[in-house]
Amino acid sequence: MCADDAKAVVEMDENNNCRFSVNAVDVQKADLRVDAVSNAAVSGGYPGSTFTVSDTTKNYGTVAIGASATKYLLATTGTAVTGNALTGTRAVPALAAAGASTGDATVTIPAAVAPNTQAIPFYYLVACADGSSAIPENTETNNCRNSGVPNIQIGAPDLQLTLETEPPAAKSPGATFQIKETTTNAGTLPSVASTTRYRLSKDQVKQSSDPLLTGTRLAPALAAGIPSTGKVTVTIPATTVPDTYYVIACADDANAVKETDETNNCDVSTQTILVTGASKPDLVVTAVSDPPANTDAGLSFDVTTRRRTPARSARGPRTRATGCRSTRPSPHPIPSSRARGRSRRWTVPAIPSPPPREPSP
Ligand SMILES: [Ca+2]
Ligand SMILES: [Ca+2]
Ligand SMILES: [Ca+2]
Ligand SMILES: [Ca+2]
Repeated sequence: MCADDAKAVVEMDENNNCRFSVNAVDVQKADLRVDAVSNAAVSGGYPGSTFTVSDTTKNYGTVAIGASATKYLLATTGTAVTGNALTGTRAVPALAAAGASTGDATVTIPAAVAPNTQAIPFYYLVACADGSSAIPENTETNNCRNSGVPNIQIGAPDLQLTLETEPPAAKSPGATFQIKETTTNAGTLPSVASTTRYRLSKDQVKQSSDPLLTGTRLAPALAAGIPSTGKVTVTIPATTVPDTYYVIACADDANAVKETDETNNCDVSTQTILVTGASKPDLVVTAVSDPPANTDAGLSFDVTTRRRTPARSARGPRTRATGCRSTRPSPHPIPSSRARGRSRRWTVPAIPSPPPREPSP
């Protein structure tokens, strides 16, 4: 106890104002610490995403302590006990001396946390007892523990694609053409290999009903910021409905790679491709020789015909010509396999004799 402890009175001797008791008073306090901490692994975390953490908070003091809250942080090393605070705490009940509490909490990644980089590919979880420093303790510097497990990854690759070529003006179903494009990982973390697919679209907007072109490109694994340019020959499916289409190319089209932005993976051609109808044969008799001016039934003469057809590649499936007829003396189908610019011997059929005329009355 000290007289005039604030030194308001000027005294002859300022050094004899205090006296100590004979016996000491033991003022006890609690001492909270985190005994254990762990968490669910996080891959591709983003601001607002959540994960589960677990910890054991123990009272190492010799007296009971009231309820507290354990908070959680993201640390950049396995030894740090400071870092970016996660949103969310765990309520720890009042603990008797040497009492402990184990439980889970759901925490949210705040916007302030920077995505991981290749230099710092993972964060560690840190749990701190009495995270708001609301409870006096014997020792306030031993409250936090690092999980020691680097398994929290915030951020992800971000695949983006740019078409380098325009489609041809027109092609028919079954035809091929080449597409050149560049796929870039614009994200903060490396990407595994991904598959690019190509479609025809009437409206520049990717829809599941847009016909897929046959042919894909396997873009390689890409470090952050690295592009990959490639060419692929695609085939227009035979079932494509003739129309005017844009070409849409989409990186990771089946969405096998988790990205920070899944909505920027496609690029659309500026020009369109006209998918024409499948070509059909066009049979035309271009010449036919005249028969002899007079002939008797049962006699034969040669008929020469020619027909015009498109090139085999444009004709589509092989068909047989039908319904082409000579004009006289009686209709006969011309076998297609023999009609192309060939002569064929025709026989004039017997013409029935007219019935005998009735005698005039
Ligand atoms: Ca403590
Ligand atoms: Ca405290
Ligand atoms: Ca993307
Ligand atoms: Ca994806």
